[in-house]
Amino acid sequence: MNVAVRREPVVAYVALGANLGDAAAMVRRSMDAIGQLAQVELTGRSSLYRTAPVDSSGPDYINAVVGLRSTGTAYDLLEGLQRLERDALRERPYRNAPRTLDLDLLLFGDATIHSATLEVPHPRMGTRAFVLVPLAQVAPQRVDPAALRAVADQPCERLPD
Ligand code: A4P
Ligand code: MG
Repeated sequence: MNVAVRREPVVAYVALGANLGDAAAMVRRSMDAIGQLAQVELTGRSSLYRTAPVDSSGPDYINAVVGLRSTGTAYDLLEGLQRLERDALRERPYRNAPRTLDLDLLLFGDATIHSATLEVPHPRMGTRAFVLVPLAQVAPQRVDPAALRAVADQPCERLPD
């Protein structure tokens, strides 16, 4: 007999970033595409933010965060996100290079993951306004107000919805 394995949905958050081409259109389209991934239901999307590059170069970034419910594993979700990055024809000439699309898994429920291919919570999320500000918009309970105050000097302009 075929027994379907059903998992309890896990609430996860994904950061989107782009600074090449029509970055705003890419981020908007990618939010929709994340919602179309298998085992994913989109539950919230932040505004788009124009942000100055941090440890990176090139034009300003467009950043945003989505909230979702996933009935797959964190690795299933990572695989889906990487497929969308590939679809966006992202190239990786060097670390932190400008990119057409970067999708980072920030949080997967309360999971802590340290593996060769996945670190959750995302190790650099706590010091970056381009992640914390949109995350606070969709999940204020997941952002430490002190961390948010500490990044207040990083330029992060909310764009009209
Ligand atoms: N990986 C491990 N953990 C994760 C995770 N939680 N989510 C692995 C996604 N991927 C994760 O990623 C390299 C490998 O990390 C993947 O193969 C995956 O197995 P990558 O995106 O190809 O490499 P990267 O760009 O060098 O690293 P990453 O982590 O995306 O860079 P950062 O540190 O997030 O920085 N400034 C502004 N204003 N806005 C930005 O969006 N982004 C960066 C990227 C720098 N500065 C920026 C922005
Ligand atoms: Mg990335």
